[in-house]
Amino acid sequence: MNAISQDAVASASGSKLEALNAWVAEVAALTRPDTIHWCDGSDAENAALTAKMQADGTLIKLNEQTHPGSWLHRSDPDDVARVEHLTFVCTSERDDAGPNNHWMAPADGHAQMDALFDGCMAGRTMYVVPYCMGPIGSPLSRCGVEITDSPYVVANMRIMTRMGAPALARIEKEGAFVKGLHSTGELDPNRRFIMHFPEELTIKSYGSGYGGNALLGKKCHALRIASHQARSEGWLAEHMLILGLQNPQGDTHYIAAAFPSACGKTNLAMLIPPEGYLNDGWKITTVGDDICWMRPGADGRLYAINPEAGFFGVAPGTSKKSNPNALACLQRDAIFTNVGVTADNQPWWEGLDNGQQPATDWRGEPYDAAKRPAAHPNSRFTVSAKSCPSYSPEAENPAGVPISAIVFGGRRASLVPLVFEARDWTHGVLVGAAMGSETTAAATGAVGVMRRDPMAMKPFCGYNFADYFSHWLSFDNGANKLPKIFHVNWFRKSDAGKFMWPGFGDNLRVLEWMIGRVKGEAGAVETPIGFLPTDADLNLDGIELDDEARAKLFGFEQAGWQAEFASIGEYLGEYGPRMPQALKDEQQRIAAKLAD
Ligand code: SAT
Ligand code: MN
Repeated sequence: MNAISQDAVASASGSKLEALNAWVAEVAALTRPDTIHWCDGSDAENAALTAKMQADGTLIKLNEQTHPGSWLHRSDPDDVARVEHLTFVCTSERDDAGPNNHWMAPADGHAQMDALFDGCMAGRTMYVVPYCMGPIGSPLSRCGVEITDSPYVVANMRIMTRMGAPALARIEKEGAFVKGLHSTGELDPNRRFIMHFPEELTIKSYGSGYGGNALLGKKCHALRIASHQARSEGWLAEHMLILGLQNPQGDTHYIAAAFPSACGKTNLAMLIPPEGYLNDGWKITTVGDDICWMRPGADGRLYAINPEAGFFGVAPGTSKKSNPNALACLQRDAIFTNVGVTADNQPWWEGLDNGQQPATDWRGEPYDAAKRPAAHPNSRFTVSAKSCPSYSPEAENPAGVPISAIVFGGRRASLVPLVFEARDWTHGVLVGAAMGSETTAAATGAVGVMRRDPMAMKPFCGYNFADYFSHWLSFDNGANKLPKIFHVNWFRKSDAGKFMWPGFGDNLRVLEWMIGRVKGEAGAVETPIGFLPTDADLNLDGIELDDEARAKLFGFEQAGWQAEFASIGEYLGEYGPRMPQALKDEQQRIAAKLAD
C-alpha cells in the first residue's frame, strides 16, 4: 500500500472522538487522498467548495437575476437514478436481509468494496461530513459521518441534513455514529455498489454520485440502516411524508403518508387547498416530504420527526399549478441536477409550463424534442426545507408531531378505489404490506411495471420484510393510541386510459374525510377491503366527475379484489414461516369474506 501524505495523516485527527479519528485515519490509509477536509458546514466553506466546482465544471451557474445562488449539475449520463440491483444488505445471516434485499456475507461485502476503495481518492480531497438526521436537539434524531470524495455530495448533504459543527458536537457527546464511506470512483456502472452493514451501522457506496446512492444520510442511513436500528429500539423509520392539516377552527392534525419514489409525496406534502377550502381557512403545513421517523410518546401516540433538512424532489411536472410551494422554494439557493436550461440559463423541465422554452438538454446538447426530453425524467432539485412557504415550524420541534393518520398509496391504474380505511391496526399493516405500484424513473429499470412495494419500502427496508411486518404489528400492544390507517390511489384510470381523479390540491378533500373518520364524524360503508366513502361522504363541490369516475373511484369490485387477495396471499407466502401468522390470518379472513 502506498503511503499517504503526512498532511493527510495529521488532518485525520479532526475530532475529540478517538473512534472517529481512528476511522478517518483507517479510511485515509485505504483510499489515499491528497488532503482531508473536515466539514464545518459554514457559509465560507460552502462558498469555497462551490467556487471549486464552478471552476472544474461540476456546477454551472444559473441565471443570477432570476435564480440567485442556484446551480446546475449534469451527472454522468449513466448515473441518474438509484440502482436497486447493485444495492446490498450484508447481514451475518442471509435470512435477516430477507428476500426483499440482495444479500452478501459481510466479509465478502467488505472485501469487494475495499478492493474498489483501494487508492481511489489519490489526487482527490477526502471530505469528512458529520451530519445529524433530525433536529440537533431531538432525542429522536440520529447522527452519522459520511466520508466522500465528491464536493457535489458535500453541497447536497449540507442542504439535506444538519451538517457540520453542531452535528460533530453531538456525535462527540454521544460517542456513536453511523459510518458512511462514499467515492464516486470512475462512475463506471460495472464498478458500482451500494452496500449496507446494518449490524455494524456502516454503509459503503462506490461508483455513483446520484442522490439515493451517494447522499448517504438519505435512503442508506435514514431508511436502510435506521429501519434496522428502529426495530431494535422500538421505533419506525419510514418512507413517508409528514404534513399538518389545519382546519378553519385552527386545529392541526398530522398525517404521515407512504408512496413509492416519484409518486407525488412532495406535491402532497406541500399541497395548496382548492379555492373554496382556502377561503374557508384550510391550510397544509409541510413537516417532511420523504422520510419519517416515529416513536410512541408518553401518551401512547406516535410522534414523528422528519430526519431531513431539505427536499430532493423530482423536477419534471413541478409547476406553479401542480406545486406552487415547491416552485417558490426553487427561486434561489437551489441545486438542480439533470434539468434542461433556457437560452438565458434558467432551469427548465417538462411540465414547468411557464411559457419558456429549453435551449439545452440535460446532457448539455442543443434541445431536440425528437432526441430526448430536456430534463431527465428523474432530474432533481435540492433545496433547504426552510425556503418552503408551507414549512411547518413544528418540523423543528424536538418532540416531533403527533400522527393522527397513516396513509399508504401507490400508482394503480385499475381496481383500487380512491380511498379506503383499514378496520384496525392489523388490517392496516396488511394494507401496507400488500401495497402495489407501477415502477417509476426514480430507479434504473423498466417504468410502469406493477410490483409489490410494501409500505413503499421495497428498496429501503434494511431487513427481512417478514420481521418488519412483525415489528409493525408489535405497536398494537394495548398501551399505544395508534393512528388510523388508510389507503389512497390518486392514479386510477378510466377505460379510455385517462386519470379520473384531479389530484393535487383536490387531494385535500380525501384528507378531510380521513380526519373526519379519525374524529368519528365522517361516513363510510363497510366492505371486505375496509371502510369506503360513498361519493356523498366526501366534499366534491366544484369538481366534475362523470358516472364512470364515481363508480370506479368509490366502488368496490368484488371479482377483481378476489384475484388481488389471491395474489397478496401468494406474496406473503414467499416469505415462508417467518411471515407473521397474524398477517396471514388477516389475509385469509378477508379472502374468505370476498369469496362469500
Ligand atoms: O433515492 S432518492 O432519495 O435519491 C429519490 C427516491 O428514489 O426517492
Ligand atoms: Mn423517496
